[in-house]
Amino acid sequence: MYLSKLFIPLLKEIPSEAKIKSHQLMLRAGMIKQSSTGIYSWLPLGFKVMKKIEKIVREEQNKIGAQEMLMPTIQSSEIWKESGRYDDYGEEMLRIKDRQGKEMLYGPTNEELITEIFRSSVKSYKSLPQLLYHIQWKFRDELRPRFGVMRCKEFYMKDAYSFDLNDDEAKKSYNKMFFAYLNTFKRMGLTAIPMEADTGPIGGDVSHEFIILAETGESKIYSDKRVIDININEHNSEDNSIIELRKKYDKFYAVTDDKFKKEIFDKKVQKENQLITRGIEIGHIFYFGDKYSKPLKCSVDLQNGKKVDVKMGSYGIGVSRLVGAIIESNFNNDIMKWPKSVAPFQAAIIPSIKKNDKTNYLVAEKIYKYLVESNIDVLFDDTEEHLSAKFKKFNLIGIPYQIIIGSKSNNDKFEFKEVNKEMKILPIEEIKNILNKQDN
Ligand code: 5CA
Repeated sequence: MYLSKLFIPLLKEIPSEAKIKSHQLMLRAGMIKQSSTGIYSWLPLGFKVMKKIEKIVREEQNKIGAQEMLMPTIQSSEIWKESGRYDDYGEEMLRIKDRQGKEMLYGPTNEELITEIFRSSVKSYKSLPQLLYHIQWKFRDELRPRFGVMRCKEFYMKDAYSFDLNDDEAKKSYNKMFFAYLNTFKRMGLTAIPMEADTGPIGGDVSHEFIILAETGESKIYSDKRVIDININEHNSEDNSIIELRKKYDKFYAVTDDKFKKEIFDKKVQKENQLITRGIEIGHIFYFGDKYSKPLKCSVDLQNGKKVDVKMGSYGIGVSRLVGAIIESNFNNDIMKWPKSVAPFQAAIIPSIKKNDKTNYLVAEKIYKYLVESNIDVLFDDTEEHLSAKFKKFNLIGIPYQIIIGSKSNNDKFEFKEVNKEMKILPIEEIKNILNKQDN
């Protein structure tokens, strides 16, 4: 992509309404544009990052055998009345009437709808277990939308739902997700800590929030700091290995505000290991048994002829929130560097272009074409801005690698720099090989 053609409305000033660095960066780098309070349009740069995040989420869900589907954003009120949540959800639910006066709503989550789909087609224990998910927009009429994409009204979520015959099987599904979440966030360069949490309007009595540490996070957390050192790479997706991983986490105290009990914290965690800070909730998993299957009459026939309400869990990841969360943990000293796996472009070509001298431009364009042919997604700064102005822009755009065509490059060697690391002078072949090796 040529930078002159990219739709990227950069802002010079820090917008006053943006209070945290991710919101500031997303507005300044032209990633999003507010359309009304808590509702955003995703512009090309922001959209590209979100799609890369979505792809990782999808791959890790598929790896544990979850099946992707797609449910609508608009739901009928009837199933919510059946579950009893139509009234409970209160003003956070956006209620709509269609032209026949039928009560509809913009889904804040999908427990009811997936249960309804399941009950109408699954009758026998033989069809279980099942693990289904979709990635879809949600709407919650938040009282105080803030921090840009972190807490907004319309947001993009991956929500998965598990269906099992009994508690033991359901626990396996829960643990599989637990494992998938840790891997998903790791691939985005994040260390997420699973923390025991309150279940809120989703319900049930077992739940973990996946939290990354950040001063600006909305969740207050209390933890044994040794939990951060658990190495998930020592575990694979086999049941026993996952159980061992769960045990490692369960050994350490890690809870959110609403589960915090000072006496237990002080008893279980030595002073020097106590971590009291804030974090961002990027995912949340729940086990709620028959909370929805019972009122919605979602049961299956057992082998002995009896009927049983299926045992369910639900598992959410804030895909759009993750864009902000990744910025919070990677934007430092006014320099953004996206983890390679979610970067909007793999590399930037930044030539120093003088008004009446096309030499560097032509060299840069040749490199650009060569890298594009090698399937590398590069952004070519073909503008005539001064190099220092270009670098300022790239500090915002956050592309992890830069190829600079200026005084230090000669015929076939160029300045190649990974952001925040040392500059190297390398032949283009070597640059291509480094870029090709990146996780994408
Ligand atoms: N049905 C369950 C799991 S599928 C559910 O809705 N869980 S949730 O309410 O915890 O949301 C899942 C994830 O969506 C959260 O962990 C968070 O990352 C994201 N999320 C929730 N509310 C918002 C919001 N207002 N703005 C942006 N992201 C949000």
